[in-house]
Amino acid sequence: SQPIDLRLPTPGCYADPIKAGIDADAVFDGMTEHLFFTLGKLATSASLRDLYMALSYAVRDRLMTRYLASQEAIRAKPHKTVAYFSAEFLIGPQLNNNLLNLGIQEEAEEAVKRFGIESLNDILEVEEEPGLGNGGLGRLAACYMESLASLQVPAIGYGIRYEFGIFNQIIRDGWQIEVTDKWLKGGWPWELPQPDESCFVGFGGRTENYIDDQGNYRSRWIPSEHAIGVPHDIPILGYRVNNCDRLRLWRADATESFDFYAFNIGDYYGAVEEKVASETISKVLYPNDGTDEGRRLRLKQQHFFVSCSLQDMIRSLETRNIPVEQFSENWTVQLNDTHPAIAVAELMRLLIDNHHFEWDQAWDITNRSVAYTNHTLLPEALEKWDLNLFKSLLPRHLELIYEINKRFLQQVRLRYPGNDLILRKLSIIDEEGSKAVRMAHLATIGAHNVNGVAALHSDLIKRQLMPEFADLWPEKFTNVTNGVTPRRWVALSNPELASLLDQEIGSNWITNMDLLTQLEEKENDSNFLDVFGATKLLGKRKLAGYIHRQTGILVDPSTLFDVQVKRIHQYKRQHLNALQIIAQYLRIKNGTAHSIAPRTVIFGGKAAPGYLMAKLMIRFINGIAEVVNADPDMDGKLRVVFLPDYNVKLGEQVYSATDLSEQISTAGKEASGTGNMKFAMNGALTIGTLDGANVEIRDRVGKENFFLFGKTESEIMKLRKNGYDPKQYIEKSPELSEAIRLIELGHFSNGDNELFRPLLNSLTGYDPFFVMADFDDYLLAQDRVSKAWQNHKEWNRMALLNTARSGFFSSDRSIREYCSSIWKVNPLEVEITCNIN
Ligand code: H2P
Repeated sequence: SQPIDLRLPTPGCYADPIKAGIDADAVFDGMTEHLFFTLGKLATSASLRDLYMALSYAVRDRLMTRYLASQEAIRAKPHKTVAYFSAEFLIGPQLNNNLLNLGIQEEAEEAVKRFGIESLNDILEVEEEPGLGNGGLGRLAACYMESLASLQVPAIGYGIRYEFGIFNQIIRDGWQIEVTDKWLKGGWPWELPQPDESCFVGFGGRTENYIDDQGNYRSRWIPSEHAIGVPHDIPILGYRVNNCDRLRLWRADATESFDFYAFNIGDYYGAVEEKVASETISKVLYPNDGTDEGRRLRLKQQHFFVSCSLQDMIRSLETRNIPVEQFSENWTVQLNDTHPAIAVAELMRLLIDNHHFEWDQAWDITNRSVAYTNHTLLPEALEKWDLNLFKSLLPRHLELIYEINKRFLQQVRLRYPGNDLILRKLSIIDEEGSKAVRMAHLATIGAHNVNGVAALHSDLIKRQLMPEFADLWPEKFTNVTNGVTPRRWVALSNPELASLLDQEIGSNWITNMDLLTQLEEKENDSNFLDVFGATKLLGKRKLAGYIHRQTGILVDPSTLFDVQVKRIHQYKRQHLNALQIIAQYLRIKNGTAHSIAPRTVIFGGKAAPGYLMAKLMIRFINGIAEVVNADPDMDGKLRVVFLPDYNVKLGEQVYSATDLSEQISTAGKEASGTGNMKFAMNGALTIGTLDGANVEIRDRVGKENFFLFGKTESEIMKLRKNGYDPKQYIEKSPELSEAIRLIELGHFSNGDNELFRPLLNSLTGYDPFFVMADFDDYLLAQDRVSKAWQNHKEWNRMALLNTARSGFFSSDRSIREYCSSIWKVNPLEVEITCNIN
């Protein structure tokens, strides 16, 4: 069988050669066919949405060969596969990414023009993105899936197909309003439901011991409810390779959709009750930092997708006649945070109860297969489940966890004889207050590897979060600094920069970001710096247009675009940025703003619906924006924009249009950050603290090309220990005092001096995230920014060096590290041969 050239139609390999063709004619024909047969539309009456659907189906058709060939490759020859378990996959729009990775953007452009459409962009605009994540964690999972496929590593992402993703955000009277995200309402063309591969999952009930036919003493779980998981598969194509991995998301269905008995006796609601209850499991994505409501449902979601996925993985071995004993040679499971940590107990249960393994062998398989990534040190984000809740939902798992814990604590006792304090600290069961199951402990004990997501963070895991675990198993704790995919975050989102790079250094940068260092040669090339600056200006013009359309605010693309986009959270300190704006505003008002750079400060991000302080921060930013933007004194000097509904799609417009990237979290709080990487790649300079991956970004781009400020993690620790008093900092800083006084007077709330009271009380009273302590230094750093902006050539030079030296932050590098040091998997090059049909 001959490998084929995928750029060409492949007659003889397909029942329908048109579906293989990827020239403009074939794409056009594919669209026409789908309009007619799939959508029931004539080209003459097709809407933009119809054309989007038709093009998506036509493109999906063109993925199928690679997708099926990739599955065939694994079936033909066993090969270790990555199973990336994540409660969130924030994959963003799919059409353009698939066009790019297939290499047919131009062909698609030409095809859509034949339908009278001016530009492919008009069609791309229509795409609804699946908001199946809250922020960085879910987006990281998506970047990793793309890199896995591009690096030709066999992988499946396992998660939940939430019917409603992260809410859509609208801003009304300055407040965030949450609107249900109905991303599936018009049909979503990228998924392939596979009902034949559904799985059963149990909940509740009881356990019992029994003696099997061979006289063995066994335990089993008799759940009181069940749900069915129906897989929905999304092809994840690698960049210009045949490998097409899979994202398998589970939808929860009822086992019995309709209770005829209840219906017949007239209980119409009762007849669908179970169906409603089961389907609730995959109904909605839980917001980070949300309230406790629905905790039971959240645990249900976690067990639901983990159980389906593990069953699916075991079944896949069985259908390939691979003994389940060889689970860990064939699968490596990465737990993306603690959300899927129940996998440790569930895999034990499946191996022991269903496949009748002995404990030690089951434990060995589990431990060899599972690895865990920690994404946060924030105590409120480290999951703990109330013991009673856990027991009522997963009684068998709790028994297994007790046994895991018993054996583990035995090890601890040997290591630290007589040290009860350590036993209590390390136990999976938290005995303080009302008892709880600590999922990070379960994951750490069950996994062969625990990694943090940036060097500083991984170090803090060992020093602060889990020192005893790290002492017990030093070799278990590693670091893999996060990364982002250059396909989406440069090639797709910044086509101007991408084509400049193609011209200057050739197009291989897209799979080898280290090549970007060649740009350093251009740092003193005045013409090149102008061209580089001009690409940024193009991005800024586009964003300015978008801002105007969305918010009605006119912004000047020649001003410094100063951007902070991320979840709204106190530790990320959007309020520090907001206070800085007030200080600049006051300087302009007082006539002391001599050398400040004209700025457009742009915010974007969602606050968890139950997180009142974060919602107030949004209101605060909008209050400031209202005053600043209405004041003629600010014209040409200062504009403030809150961009509603920040998501992947909007991110694609923002990173390419940014001059200054705000990465200003309290040192020690942001595990890594990934927005910081996207900005640097796209030639933004960072103003930031020594936190998360900022540290590594600064090391790489050079400290002279980074605006550093703020207390270090150890200084913050010291302050906290010695009794931090924010008031001292306020008293010492005239500009800060004045800013606070203005807020107190209601200057940014139409005279209402109560509105921002909770925010002020927090900042001036306890200030948990050291905003006051860092304010003056931040303002000084902003002055350095303003000064640097005066010299455009110099700014462009620094920006260029950021791009040139950001190659390390490609997710390809991260994935290579996971593959070699944690997963021990190799690529499997997929060849396409003519006999796959
Ligand atoms: C989190 C961390 C980030 C990290 C990301 C991916 C949870 O994302 O806080 O520092 O980069 O995971 O590892 P986020 O805050 O954006 O939701």
